[in-house]
Amino acid sequence: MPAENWPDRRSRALRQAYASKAPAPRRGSAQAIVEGAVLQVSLLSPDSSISREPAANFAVHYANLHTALALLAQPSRILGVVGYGIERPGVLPPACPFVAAPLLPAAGGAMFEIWTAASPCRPCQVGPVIGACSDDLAFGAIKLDETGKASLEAAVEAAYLNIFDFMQDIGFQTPIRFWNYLTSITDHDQGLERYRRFNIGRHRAFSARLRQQVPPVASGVGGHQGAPVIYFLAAREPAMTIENPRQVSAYAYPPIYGPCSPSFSRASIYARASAESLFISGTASIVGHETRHRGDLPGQIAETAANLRALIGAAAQAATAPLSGRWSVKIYVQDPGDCAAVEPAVDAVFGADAERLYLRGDICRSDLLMEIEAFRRSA
Ligand code: 3EB
Repeated sequence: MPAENWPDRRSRALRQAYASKAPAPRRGSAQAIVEGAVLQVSLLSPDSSISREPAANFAVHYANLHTALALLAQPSRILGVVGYGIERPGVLPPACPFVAAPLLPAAGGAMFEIWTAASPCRPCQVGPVIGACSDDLAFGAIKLDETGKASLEAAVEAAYLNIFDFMQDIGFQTPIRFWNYLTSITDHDQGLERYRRFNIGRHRAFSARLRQQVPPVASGVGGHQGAPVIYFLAAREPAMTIENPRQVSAYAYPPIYGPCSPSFSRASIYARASAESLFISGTASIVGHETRHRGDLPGQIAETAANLRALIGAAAQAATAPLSGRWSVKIYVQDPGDCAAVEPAVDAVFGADAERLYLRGDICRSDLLMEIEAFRRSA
């Protein structure tokens, strides 16, 4: 699509135009496909290629240093590793992509987020972007350089342009998930908040290079140590994006939140062969476009849970089959003491078996106390 078609956020007409272009919910076919899948499993599972083919062609694991060692024993299956509260560990094979996030675990020692693939991974580097790719997914990461005189928006635009170069060079042209970990995210820098400057840089790069109708799923959070980092997953085909019926699309936020609205979708389903994945963006206590329950942690938790349930409901209608894999959930809290209060909501929305990673982070609006993102695979 030509860059000019990039939805210029503010206009309701454009949002509606996008809505009409979005794939229609496949409610009718879902049942048939579900039944088809059941039939396939019952007829073929004992000896078929289906049972030999791993259902999950990629996965994420949240691990401490001890549990990470077992995963790192199979380095050829690692797409990328993100460290929280730790620099690159010596045990990590040199070919494994690693990036240190500026966020710390909310409690306890260092943690790792490890993206693995079922097929062998090939490390790749294009300019300052490091990563790896498997048959169907790429991981990449870049550290932002803020040492020079350039503005944050210029550094962010340059980083995203490097990311687009990386994706183009390795043949995984479609970003499906971004994590934007800034520093001092709500600080003001010469009259404009850093998060708003970040949005300007991201918007410029997306306007120039993103070849999708709407931006992918993302999280945008501020940490307290080290350099800002952007890491991402990319594929050969786009994910189907999903918006939250309770919220204005972030890319259509009104200008009171900054000169460029945030370029991300609320959720997406990425389908590949028979497997589907659901990505949920960082989700907070926002209804419409407004923060709800200022200064009220239980209120924000309940509103965030309602937003997550609405997204999961919208995704269930868009998926071809129920997603039944274990949830992986990342919880960002401004105050590490708030984790215990959030835990029951995580259990209630995602189930007691959900894998979770609690991080201390500043949400991009200073009145938001917490934010939750999630990921789930089929089967
Ligand atoms: C929000 O809903 C909360 O700028 O990439 C959530 C997820 C948020 C992603 C981003 C920001 C971003 O607006 C903030």
